[in-house]
Parts: sequence; C-alpha cells; structure tokens
Amino acid sequence: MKKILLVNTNTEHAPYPVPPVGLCMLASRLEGKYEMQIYDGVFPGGTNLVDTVQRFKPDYIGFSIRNIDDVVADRQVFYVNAIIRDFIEPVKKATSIPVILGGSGFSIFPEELMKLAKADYGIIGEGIEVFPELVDELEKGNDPSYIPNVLTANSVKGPKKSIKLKHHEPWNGFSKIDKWVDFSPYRKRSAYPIQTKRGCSHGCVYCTYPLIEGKDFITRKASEIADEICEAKERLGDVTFEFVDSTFNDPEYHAENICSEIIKRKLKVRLRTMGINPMHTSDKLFELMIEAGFAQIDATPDTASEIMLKNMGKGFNLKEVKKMATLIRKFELPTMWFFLFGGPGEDMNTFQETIDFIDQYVSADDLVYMTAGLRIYPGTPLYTIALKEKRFSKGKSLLYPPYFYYSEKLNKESLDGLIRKAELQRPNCIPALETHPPAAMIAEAMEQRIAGNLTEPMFRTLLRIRKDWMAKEKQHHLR
Ligand code: B12
Repeated sequence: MKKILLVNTNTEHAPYPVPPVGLCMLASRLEGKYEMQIYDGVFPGGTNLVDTVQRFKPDYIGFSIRNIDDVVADRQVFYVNAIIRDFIEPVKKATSIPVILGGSGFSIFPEELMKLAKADYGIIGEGIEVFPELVDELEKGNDPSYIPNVLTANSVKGPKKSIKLKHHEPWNGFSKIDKWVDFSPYRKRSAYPIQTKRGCSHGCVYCTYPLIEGKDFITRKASEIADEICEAKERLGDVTFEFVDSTFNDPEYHAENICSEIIKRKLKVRLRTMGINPMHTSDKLFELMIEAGFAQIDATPDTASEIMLKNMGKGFNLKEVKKMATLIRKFELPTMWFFLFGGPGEDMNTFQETIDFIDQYVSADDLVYMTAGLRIYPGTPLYTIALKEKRFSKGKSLLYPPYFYYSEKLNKESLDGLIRKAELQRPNCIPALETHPPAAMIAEAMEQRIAGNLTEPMFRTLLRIRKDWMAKEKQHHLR
C-alpha cells in the first residue's frame, strides 16, 4: 500500500493551540486505501520532521498551510517564512517525493505560496474530495492539472479560483483527531474542533471564507455530527467541543437540528462556537443551545452602526444585532464580542454608535475585542473597493507585507487613539494588540481554575484577573 504523510505546519499557540482538524479529516477519508500518518508540528515545530519522513518513507507528502499572518496591523506576525524554512525545505533537501500544499491560508494565496515553497502540487479549498482524486491521477501517471482547484508546478498561472465542488451528500466529516495526533497537550487550553458544514453564503466585504469554503452551505447530517461528538467523548472523556463553521446558526434549521440531536441523546457535553449570525437568532435557538450544553459563544457583528453594517456587507441590520444581544443577556450565555473598526465609510460617529451599543447591550463580564484596520485579501469585495480607491495597483501581491484598509474619514492614528480611550474607560474592552494574554496571566488563571475547580469559560477567569491587575496598577499610580 502506498504511503502518505500529512504535515501540520501550524506552530501558533495563541489564543490557544488548535488541533489539525482538516488534516485529520483527510487522513480518516484516505485510510484503508493508503497508509496514512500525520506529523503534528504544533508542539515540536519541525524539529523531528525529517526523522519521521526517513522512518515512514512516504510516497507523497502533504503540507497544510493554515495561517499566513495574525491579522493584527500592529503586530504583523508572518508565518510563511518559518513554514518554508522549518518544514518544507528540510523535507525537500532530504527526499524527492512530491510536495503537495493545501489548507485555508494556502487557499487565499495559492500562486504565491506554490512559487515560494517550490511545491509540486497544490489544492485550493476543501481537500477531502480532491486530495484522493489528485493522488489517484498521480498514481496512474496522469497530469492532474485538469482537476478543478488543483495547481501544479507547471500550471501556476493564476488566478485559479476555488470552484464549487460537488460533495457526496451527506458527506462524512469524521476527523477522529486523537487517532492521528496526540491530543493530550491540547487538553489544557484547547477544544475538540467539529465542522458541521462547509461554505458561507454571506458577503462580508473583507472575508475570505467563501473563497476558502465556497459560497454554498453544504451540511453534514445532524445525526452524524452527534455520532462524532459521542464517540470522541467516549474516547477522551471531558473535553470542550468547538464548532469551527463560518457561522454556526446558518442555515438556522441545521443548528437547531444539531442541538436537538445532542439533547435527544443526552450527550451532556460542553460546547462552544465561533460566529453566531444575528440574522438567525431566536428564543428557540438559544433554548436549544443552552440545553445542548453551550458554555460560551462568539458574537461577531463587527459593528453596531447601521451605516457600517451596510458598508461592510454584513447582510443583517442593527435591529437584529440588538435582538441577538438581548437574547445573550436573557439566556446569560457568556460571550466574546468582536468588533472591527475602520471599514469603508467609518467615521467618528459610526465608531461612537458601536461604543454606545457596547455600553447599552454588552455585559461587563463579557469580553469585547476591538480590532482596527481590515486585512485586504485578493478576491474579496474589499480588494475591489481598495483598487477603485487606488490604494494599490492591480497585480500587487498582498501576501507580505499584509495591507490593512482604513477608512478615508478616520486614519490609523485617530482610530487607534479612539480605541485606546474606549479601552481605558471599559476594562472588558481589549484592543487586538492585547488579545494574547501574558504568560503570567494565563498561569494565574490556570492556578485559580484548578484551585477553585472553576468551570466558567477561560475568558471570564482571564478578564477577572485583568480587572484586578488594572485596579492594582491604578492604586499604585495614585500612591
Ligand atoms: C475556526 C477558526 C479559528 C478558531 C479555531 C478553533 C479550533 N478549535 O480549531 C480560532 C478562533 C481559535 C482561530 C484562531 C486563529 N485564526 Co482562525 N480560522 C478559523 C476558520 C473559521 C476555520 C478553520 C477550520 O477549522 N476549518 C475546518 C477544517 C476542517 O478545514 P481546514 O483545516 O481548512 O481543512 C480543509 C482544507 O483547508 C483542506 N486542507 C487542509 N490542510 C490541507 C493540506 C493538504 C495537503 C491539502 C491538499 C488540503 C488541505 O482540506 C481540509 C478538509 O476539507 C478559518 C477560516 C476558514 N473558513 O477556513 C480561520 C482562519 C484559518 N484563521 C485565521 C487566523 C489568522 C487565525 C489567528 C492567527 C487569528 C489571531 N490573530 O488570533 C488564530 C490562530 C490560532 C492558531 N492557534 O493557529 C486565518 C488564516 C489566514 C491568515 N490571514 O493568516 C483564517 C483563514 C481566517 C481569515 N482571516 O481569513 N481560528
């Protein structure tokens, strides 16, 4: 049987280390047909990768490139050089097996990354359908460049866009993460990721999700998702399950079906999710989510200004954002809020409208992340807006340095100043630059959680400590 090694090149530990769910899905799909192994670089970096390659002797090697940069204008961590230096180049030096690239970061900048990494093949977008097809064609000795979403070293002339693929619905998204990678180091501060669908049909101007996942929602069966959670719980015991979909409650019926299935089976699990879409919230959804075991959610309206909701292409209105906020308070669901300032047309008034919303609707125990500047990615509506505004010329690579969009009416300095002022008056509001808590704060939080047997979301513990530290610092200055 031919062998395939899949390599997770993501070494980022903030805000917490994330298990390579996409690679595990690929491995689970291909096992049986090929002998599969995953090298998880999160904790060792690339240190023992060449040893692994020499021992396993794969016929093909796939590298997942998830993160390009950290999307924070004032930090600008760029991951790509280290990925090539520590993972891809050492393997290329040690062997001549075909190098295949994929992953969400790769899918945003496929041509640039193919060239930089001197890769043989690349797959844009989801891999579970295309990766087996690519390997089959290579096994037959065929040129695979005709396969939708596949790039080859000889056909890197772009732009080749992510093309909608036919999934064999209902599709099997089991990742069985702990079978492929050691889950124990993830237990401390991470969660078990679950993807319940692919795709995003929304049109937020800056967002890459439709480019990576396609524009249509392609859902998994609720019963299959419950099976996956149930089996993982049996193997791993007490872990938090995190939904990693673009938005959890789209389509609305899908989120409700998943919750109902979990309730029906009495799974008694701890759940959290990324983006809740304000458009599809209701008492019914929140009741089901609480009963199913949701311990926290992320609310990502980006803005609470009617004008900016429109300019950012959010597809929902302020009334719907207020409704979501009211439901969050009613059901006392711990929430991390995310606001993104500086989009097209942002000015002092629209900024203030969002701050007023925070004051009126967001609990002081909930966290508010405030980011300034929108990272521009090729293929997004914001890219077209920026081109029209002559921010840069067509063809300019936006891979590095990352380009951040700021409204013409509110420049970077003024916006940073407004955010700083808002933060000083509201201890639960945190600018993007401070979203990685210092190691000492994390250590104190872990201590408190163990000593007090705390089950509250980690962000609540961190927020309390942050408030204590801020109060102490204030007292110190007053003395
Ligand atoms: C969920 C998510 C998070 C969650 C993760 C929670 C968790 N427990 O896993 C949280 C909120 C913690 C998070 C944090 C961050 N994230 Co994030 N995240 C996502 C999101 C929405 C989904 C990722 C995911 O799990 N998808 C589901 C799995 C199944 O899909 P997948 O891994 O992509 O794999 C499929 C394909 O990509 C492909 N594939 C994958 N690998 C390979 C390899 C080969 C060889 C092949 C052929 C195919 C292939 O096949 C797989 C199966 O179909 C993506 C956006 C998106 N829509 O992809 C952003 C995204 C990956 N995140 C991004 C970023 C930047 C970050 C942060 C750096 C932000 C920050 N400053 O903190 C951190 C980094 C965290 C870390 N430790 O790495 C960026 C990366 C691009 C960039 N600009 O660099 C993305 C693309 C969003 C964006 N801005 O466009 N994130």
